[in-house]
Amino acid sequence: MSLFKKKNLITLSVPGINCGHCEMKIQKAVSGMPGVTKVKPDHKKKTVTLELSGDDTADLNAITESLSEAGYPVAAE
Ligand SMILES: [Cu+2]
Repeated sequence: MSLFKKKNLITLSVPGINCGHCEMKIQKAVSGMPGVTKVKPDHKKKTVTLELSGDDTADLNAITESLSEAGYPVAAE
């Protein structure tokens, strides 16, 4: 048992990110979602790193869906 919450990071591959504008749109689409404490899109790596609250409130399906709706589908692995 730990007193400190472990950071819960997930990195998604999102090939459609091309510039800072895309990053802003992704921020907007995902940052308000439950369980998401931080959104870090990276247009150079074409990834979106999410910091989750780590208590299972985040719904990854809902997150990838809202990325798709914003025009940035997550690449299948
Ligand atoms: Cu762009």
